[in-house]
Amino acid sequence: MWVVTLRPTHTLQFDAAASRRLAPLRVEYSHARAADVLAQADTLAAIGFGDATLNHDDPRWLRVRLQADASAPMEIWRTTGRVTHGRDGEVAWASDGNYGFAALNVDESAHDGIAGAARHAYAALAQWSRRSATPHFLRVWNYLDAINEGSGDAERYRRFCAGRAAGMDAAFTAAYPAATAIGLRDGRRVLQVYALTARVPGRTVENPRQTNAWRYPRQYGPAAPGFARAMRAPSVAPQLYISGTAAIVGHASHHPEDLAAQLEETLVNLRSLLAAAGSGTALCGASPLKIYVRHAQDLAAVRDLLRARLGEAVPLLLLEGDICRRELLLEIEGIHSG
Ligand code: 3EB
Repeated sequence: MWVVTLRPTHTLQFDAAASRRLAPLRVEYSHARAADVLAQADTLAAIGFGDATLNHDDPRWLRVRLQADASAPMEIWRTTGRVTHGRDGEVAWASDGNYGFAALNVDESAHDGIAGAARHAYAALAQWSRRSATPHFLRVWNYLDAINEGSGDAERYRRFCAGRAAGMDAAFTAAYPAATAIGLRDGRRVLQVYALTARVPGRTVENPRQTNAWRYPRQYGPAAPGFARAMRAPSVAPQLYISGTAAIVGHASHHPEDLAAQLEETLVNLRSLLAAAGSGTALCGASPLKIYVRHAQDLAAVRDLLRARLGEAVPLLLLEGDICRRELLLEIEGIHSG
């Protein structure tokens, strides 16, 4: 009998690919002082939530006006390299050469409404990315006022989707980033978009339990939402950026009016997504989750249910915000390392 020993002739090629991989971004929820965090050279971005948050004149600082209890932590992104930052037109940016942070606020009134503002925001981000060392979009967050206002195709979320689709060019459509789109309630009509980008592309992951969002049927609006269910980072250790995930199976919302059942369905979706990504581990201390809850009076119940299901180790950041379909009561996003 012949025994064939396979020689690792592909080693060189594999090493070349590995050298294109990045150290994982470090993401944490923290109650530190924003000024102290911004003084640190490895801070790529710091995001504060709620009215209690102060303004800082630093391109790495972002204030998201979602209602949060006064003790809501801020989210901090840290890199391993030295971070530079600046402003390029409307886009505030930071980069260490491997990862990029880019953010802008667009006044709807200057762009004939939410669709024009979305189109403008995405065109500006695409333009910025082409001049950047980190042109590949991994993850995008979108916050807009009164997301459920208007009916049918006139609903503001649907008009946002149409404008986003019009503003997205190959910088986004080659591989849709993971995303979140959540409603503010501040009446300011300023679209807020921020993104995490990278020097090398990630890999999109879709959820076998859910229709790919970019293939949603016409009944959900004239332009399907351009996002992937998750994005695997191009990192040496596995890291998965999980899009806002809700109680949607196929393309239909499930369990209207039932908070606990929506939460369970969402957790099933998250597990399905982790499995599809080939992630070996469950949600854990290295999986900070952000939870958007439609009704303030549900916040405590959602926190208790999640603690009961996931344990004490998983970092949770709960925010009050509107989900893009009226019947949905909560949505969960996260970053999973492992
Ligand atoms: C969904 O699964 C819920 O339009 O960017 C989740 C994540 C949702 C991102 C977006 C929308 C978006 O369709 C809504």
